[in-house]
Amino acid sequence: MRQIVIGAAQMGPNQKSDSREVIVARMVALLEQAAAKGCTLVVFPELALTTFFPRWYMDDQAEVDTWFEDEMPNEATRPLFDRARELGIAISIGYAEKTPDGHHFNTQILTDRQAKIIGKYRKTHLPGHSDYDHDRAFQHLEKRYFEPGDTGFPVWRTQDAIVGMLICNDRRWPEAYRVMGLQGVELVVLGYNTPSVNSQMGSEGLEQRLYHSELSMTAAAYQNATWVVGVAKAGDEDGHPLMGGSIIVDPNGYVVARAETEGDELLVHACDMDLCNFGKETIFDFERHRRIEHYGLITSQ
Ligand code: CDT
Repeated sequence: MRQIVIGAAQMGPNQKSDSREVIVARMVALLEQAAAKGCTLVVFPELALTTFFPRWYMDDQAEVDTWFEDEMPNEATRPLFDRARELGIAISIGYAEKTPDGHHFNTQILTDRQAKIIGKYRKTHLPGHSDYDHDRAFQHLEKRYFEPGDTGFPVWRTQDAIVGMLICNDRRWPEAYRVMGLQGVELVVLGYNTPSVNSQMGSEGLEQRLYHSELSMTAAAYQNATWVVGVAKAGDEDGHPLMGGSIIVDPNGYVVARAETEGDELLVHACDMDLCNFGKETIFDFERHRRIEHYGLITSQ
């Protein structure tokens, strides 16, 4: 058995006025809870260190840059990295990344149990729009503030497993999981910030939004014989509701742990990576069964 006890650290809302230090203190508290439950990996949401700032229209790049991190760890996040190292817990965190040469990405990192960053993923599928949209109930300006990620979908070997990352909207795209599936992925960790309300269709209920999120992750888990851990930032953020619905999904597509609140909440499950083996060796043995001669359209347009 190759077991990783995983903590899905759902976070409640981060207000615009919350400092990084206050937010990181909440993350450390979740880490302590995870340590008490024997976790060796804790997954935090997308843009964990700030409010979901793409809901705000900004013109001044200097103001935009205040939401980005120039380095990781940095002064504000060092307490989280230090505590993770002391506790021997690997962490995965989403944040807005500004590179030394001035590029802006929506990024997630993965550390080993010594708090050394071993993997970095930059969000590929950026939803929303670039300019102020008067027809929406609220803005979703990811295309304004971020560039599409340049990493592709790599996987990393850590804790005796093959691990990949996605970020929020990526979780809705089967191709993203499949590219990792083709590299043998056994665990996909991802964070998200999903508004509870559809800015372009106010009649869409929360129930359907939660269903589509879960449907995407459970189907992908089954179809790639992989664990999927999806972690929300939830609750009322700057007066805008974000849905919860964090889940841990096994390689058969079953939800084995589910958040019950829209606040800081830790889900824990002992995930056996060997549960992936049967699917990968039988119905989803890609090398034996895929018919790639018919898949060209997927990458040609
Ligand atoms: N953060 C993020 O990617 N959220 C999107 C909302 C899409 S609505 C523009 C999501 O897919 O959950």
